[in-house]
Amino acid sequence: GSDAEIPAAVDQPLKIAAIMEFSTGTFASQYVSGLEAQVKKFGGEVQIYNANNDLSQMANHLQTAINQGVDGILIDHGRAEALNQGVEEALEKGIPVVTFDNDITADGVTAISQDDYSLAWGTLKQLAQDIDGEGNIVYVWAGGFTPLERRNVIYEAFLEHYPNIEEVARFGSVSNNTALDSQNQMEAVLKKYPEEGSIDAVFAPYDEFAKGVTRAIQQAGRDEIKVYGIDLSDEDLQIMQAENSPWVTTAATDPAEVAGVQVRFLYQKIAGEETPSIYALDPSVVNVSDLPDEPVTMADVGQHIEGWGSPNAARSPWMDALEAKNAQ
Ligand code: SR1
Repeated sequence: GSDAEIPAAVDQPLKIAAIMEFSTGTFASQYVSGLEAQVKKFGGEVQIYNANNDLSQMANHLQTAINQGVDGILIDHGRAEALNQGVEEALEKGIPVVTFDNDITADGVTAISQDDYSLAWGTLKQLAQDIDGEGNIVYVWAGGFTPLERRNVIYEAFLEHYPNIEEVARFGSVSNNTALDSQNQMEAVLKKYPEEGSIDAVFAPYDEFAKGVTRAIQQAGRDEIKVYGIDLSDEDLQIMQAENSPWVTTAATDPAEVAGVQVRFLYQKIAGEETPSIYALDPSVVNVSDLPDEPVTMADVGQHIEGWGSPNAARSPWMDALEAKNAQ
């Protein structure tokens, strides 16, 4: 409760650096808002470094943050091969590090994820049931991103588990315009498969993929093809809730909550508390059919989807007191 004693190490305006691989898309924008909100509640300041999909730039940003002597570092996406050296240096200098969505495994780092395996299985299981275990699907995917690599492990298991589901096309790239690229690539696939019934569903395990694919399907008037996505935002909810939307299912956590958990682990480390090496948030499956007819926003998803959100993860008793103090 708010009577707990605040550790001296966090009872001051801390400087936090957030080293991000990219900041495009509604997932990243909700995540950034979540970081800013939690750090602000704790009375600190967060500087966001966005590498625009350039891993060497990301490593440079990490170095800059270390040189500036920040109090803690958050890393979002990126790959161990590019960042390991910087992470080791940060740890040697006593700067705690908490990562999200990458393959860094250094001792002393806490790595969080959205449990990508559950995310992928949640949406794929729904897909399989909706087509009764048989049909043609399209897969949107790009390698080199840890969450997508993990989702792909499950996709491969899915194809093995459902031998009568066949992948007829695959494409995908992550860029500054992922949704538009996905739309263009899906248009080409639809031209290649013009007959009704030639494609039953699309697995688009990133909302930027799902948005683009959904638009292509709608514009081609092929609403019989259903889209199974991952992630959720206000914009995604609007697209999914539109009449006859092809995008029927998504699996997601709340990106602002992911960020909140990451910040709280970092503050626990700064306070000298034990933190786990790994932590995965629990995702939920969101079917449009579970939502009411009225428009739903991220703020009220929890009223309709059981288990949505995990607001108490990584919460120490003194955090209430620290937040109360900084709210004054
Ligand atoms: C390119 S990686 C995109 C994914 O990162 C986050 O994990 C989001 O869930 C998004 O799907």
